Amino acid sequence: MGVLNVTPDSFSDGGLYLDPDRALEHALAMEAEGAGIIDVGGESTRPVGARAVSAEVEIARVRPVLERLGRRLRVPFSIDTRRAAVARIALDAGAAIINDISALGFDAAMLPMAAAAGCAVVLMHMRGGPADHARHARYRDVVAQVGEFLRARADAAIAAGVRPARIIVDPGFGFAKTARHNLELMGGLSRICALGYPVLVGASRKRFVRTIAGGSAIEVAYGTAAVNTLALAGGASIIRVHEAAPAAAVIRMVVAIVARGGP
Ligand code: PMM
Repeated sequence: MGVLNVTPDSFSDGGLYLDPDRALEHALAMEAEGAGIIDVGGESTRPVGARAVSAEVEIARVRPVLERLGRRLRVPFSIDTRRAAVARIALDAGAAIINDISALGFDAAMLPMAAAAGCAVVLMHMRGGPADHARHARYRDVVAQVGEFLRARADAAIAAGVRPARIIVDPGFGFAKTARHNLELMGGLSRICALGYPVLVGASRKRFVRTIAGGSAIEVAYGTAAVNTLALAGGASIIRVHEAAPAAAVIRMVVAIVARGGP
């Protein structure tokens, strides 16, 4: 899953793709590099100082990009939003997936709309909102509690009419989690996979990677690749990344090794 942030202030790529034609160009480049999904977002969720935007602003940012993707992209695309009004526009433009960092819990209209649309949904674990989730990073057993949350949200989605085969779950790396929590979630990824849904891991360029691997561009890139390699080996089905080419190389390598019975 290649990230296409149409925001002025996202953590690592803010402001780069506000122009819809540049955004399309980047999406097509990621597709050519091997991205199987393009994830379009118009709301920054950076941990410190993310500015809340209205649905109107979010729509104004993403609509021209979504319309271009609907016409030009061959791979499916997702909309990274917590708002049903934004998701509606994306679905109308051809989006196949709603990627909701609030696990369809922020906007009451989201669940019924996703169920009626029959699209796939990414249910991500977070606590609090984009601006204050860091304050909520306290757990008794982070793997168990994230797993319980994801199971409950999946159950709620199914009760609302979302088909189980349409559900993807995501532990929400970096959202209301310290570096230690992120590492524990990596260690316990098989327990998240055991929920029975495809698991998405979004660790690309996140702060815990910078903290541990180092903050230079090459350290962040290799740190991201290391997390993604272990996530795939641990059972993840989708890795959400800013750079499609190295992620595609990681996938090719892991798939080849796992097909031979390793590691
Ligand atoms: N991370 C960000 C935004 N959206 N969606 C999912 N499903 N999982 C994530 O980990 C996730 C997300 C924040 O990262 P960015 O600002 O670099 O896009």
